[in-house]
Amino acid sequence: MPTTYRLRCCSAVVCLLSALALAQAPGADEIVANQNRIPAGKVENGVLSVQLELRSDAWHPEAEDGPKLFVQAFGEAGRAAQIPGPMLRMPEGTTVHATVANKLKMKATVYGLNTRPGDAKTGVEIPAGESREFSFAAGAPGTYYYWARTTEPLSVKLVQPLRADAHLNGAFIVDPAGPVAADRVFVINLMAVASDIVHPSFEVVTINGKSYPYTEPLEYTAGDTIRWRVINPSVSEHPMHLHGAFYQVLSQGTFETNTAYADGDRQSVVTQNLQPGSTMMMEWTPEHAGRWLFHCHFQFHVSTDERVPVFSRVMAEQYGESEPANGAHAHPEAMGATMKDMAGLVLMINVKAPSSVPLPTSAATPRKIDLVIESDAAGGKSRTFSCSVREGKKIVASEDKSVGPPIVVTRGEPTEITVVNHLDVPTTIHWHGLELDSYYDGVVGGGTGNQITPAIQPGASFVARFTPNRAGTFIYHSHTADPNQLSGGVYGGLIVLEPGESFGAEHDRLLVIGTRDTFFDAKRITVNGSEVLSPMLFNRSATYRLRVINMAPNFVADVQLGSNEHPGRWRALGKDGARLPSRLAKSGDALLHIASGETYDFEFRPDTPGEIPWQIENSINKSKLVGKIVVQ
Ligand SMILES: [Cu+2]
Repeated sequence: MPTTYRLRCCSAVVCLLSALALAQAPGADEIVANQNRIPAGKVENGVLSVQLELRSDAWHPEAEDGPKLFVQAFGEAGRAAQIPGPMLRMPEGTTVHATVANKLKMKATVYGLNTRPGDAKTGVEIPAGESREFSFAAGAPGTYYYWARTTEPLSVKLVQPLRADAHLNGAFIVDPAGPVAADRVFVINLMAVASDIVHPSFEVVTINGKSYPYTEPLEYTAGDTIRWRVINPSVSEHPMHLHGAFYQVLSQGTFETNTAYADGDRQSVVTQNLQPGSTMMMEWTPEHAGRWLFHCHFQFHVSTDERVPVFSRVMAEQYGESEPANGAHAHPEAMGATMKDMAGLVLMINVKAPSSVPLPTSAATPRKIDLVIESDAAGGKSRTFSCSVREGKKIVASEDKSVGPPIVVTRGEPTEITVVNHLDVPTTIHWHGLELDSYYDGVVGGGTGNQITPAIQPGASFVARFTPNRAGTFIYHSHTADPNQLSGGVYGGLIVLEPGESFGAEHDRLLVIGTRDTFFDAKRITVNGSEVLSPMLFNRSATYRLRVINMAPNFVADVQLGSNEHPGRWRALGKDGARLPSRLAKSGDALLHIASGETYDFEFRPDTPGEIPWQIENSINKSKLVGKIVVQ
């Protein structure tokens, strides 16, 4: 007998129920996760006919026999409702005939059942129990979505549904006429459940209707060309980070518009910050076999830590659920490799080696570096860790302990970094942006065959080997679920230089943004580990490379050089360690919106002596660090 608890029901539309997990098949009418493989409806003589319904039902965002929520979802008539909603996919030139029946007990407003590009503001209201017909030409090729809302926006700015209607959306894809390369479609969703007297607030975050480790494990072979369309109808930004390879952004859009980039105009990134309501098409080729990840870089969307209110952890704590997400209900395929210290917005990618594998061997003697991680004696709530970098007799540590010193390596040079763990907890270091072997990538459970990446236990060490293949600004950082390590300083800049180049104050400035707060509402912003910005000194008419990194795990930062009236100027050079296409490699006002897990390089050439202000702001809660630039 499933025992059901009523968590909260503070309004007609926010109602949430939880059931203790028992080994039971999902009910016949329950909402199913939609992998977006099969288009809805039927295309005949250039017309797509589809019957959609708006319903409310039970949904299992984790295991099929795990906890469930009651939410609203789109479905096709006669079939189970789906999260995300049924995929509308058709070739260019198609006419769409859609009916939408509202089976909910409240009115709904439907958006996006119209020709693309379209008018973002026009929704069609459907009273409870009624239906409406939509007939329109699909329009321009691209990656879009349709959506509906049944609640009022919480604020004028908040246009995306957030509560019971958070999952009322589905992919809307218009393929160009003619042959089309195979792709996959992933829809990111986020539902926020507000706190009440008894229960803390929490979020449910999913990709194609499932939360990791229950997301679909993906299987590819090294050398494959992989195309994904990623849709973010949710209310949050999500900096989506790919491990071990760069990806090209082929197009970007919203639910109504789409911009495709020609070959030379495409940006290569390892992290693309998907704005609320935005879409992208990406393409990448895994060069290395192993287990890789594609995940949001906000820690609170991927962490299993107890401070992060992940769905089943809330269930586990409040309602006596026996195991959290990474325990007994583990997805057998996904969990085989024990990549289990993450939850939420994560896709695991298994890449097989092609049948003939020429193993690269390097005869050159590697450059050897030690990264030693130590904690302060105090311990306690806001812990500080210190990383030092040792090479031969040289030891480099940061002045401020809550960040690691930059590690500077050279493109093309085989490098061996021994990570020495002097903490009292396990750690692991991820070489963010480097195209290396999966075993060295710093994710516990990564690797190939029997060579599985371990957590580095207290007192143990791990040797990471790689040969950087592009020069630029990268990051090393802890990849454990422990939020103390990122706020405490187990991260730093990883600078790859061209052979013969040097890294120094006369032409480089490294600005690593972080925070001392482990929680979502980060107020204590740091730059290079310090909560105080000391004046940045520049020589007039010298040219500098500003390397900006955001490793704060919980916010997108707005960086500004100069004032609103007199903005500074800089020239964009690179992003995530890759060169920018010419459409983006431009001079402009020194303003930057940089998400967690992104790096940007700018050329800065001050030509007038004097002082100019600069600042870093947490774009979510508006906390700020203000400093000045002194040009001599
Ligand atoms: Cu996210």
